[in-house]
Amino acid sequence: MTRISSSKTAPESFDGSELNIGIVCARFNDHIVSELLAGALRGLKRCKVDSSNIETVWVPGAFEIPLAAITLADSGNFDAVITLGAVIRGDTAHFEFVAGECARGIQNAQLETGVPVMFGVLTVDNNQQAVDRSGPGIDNKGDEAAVGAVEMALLVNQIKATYPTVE
Ligand code: INI
Repeated sequence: MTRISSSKTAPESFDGSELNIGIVCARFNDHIVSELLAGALRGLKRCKVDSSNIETVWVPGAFEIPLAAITLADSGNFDAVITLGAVIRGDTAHFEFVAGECARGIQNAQLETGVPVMFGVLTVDNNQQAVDRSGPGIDNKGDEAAVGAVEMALLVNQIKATYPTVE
């Protein structure tokens, strides 16, 4: 019995034309995050997401991402949320706290709301590693997170429609 269409091999793009997507960007290291955002918008465009269906919000740093993400996810207006940030070890002694709490909060946001929340937050040792992961190609982590958001939104929506929760 297979009622849900998903694939072991991810296609290059998905049809996200009916989806509403929220994006949370951390301003800290914004020279990197702006490139992740550009990558995410390229990925969403490739997946046919209408630019008028994308809401982008900025927060001070990665530590603040989870609250904004869960607030967007909980609003009922978005099929998925993409989070973008750059936590660079060289810049901070509290790297582990910022990166760890950010990751934990983002996972909580999707598990508590049932809305996919993608982890497009770089946690790297130095600026060069962040630059390498935020370039113009499809290996840009914002682009990857965007395509993943569309895939997860389509999958979760399909599962909910196929197997509605029994009250
Ligand atoms: N926030 C980041 O997004 N990346 C970092 O590398 C970073 N460093 O280096 O400290 C960072 N710190 C700020 C943090 O996210 C909060 O905004 C701040 O602590 C206020 O709560």
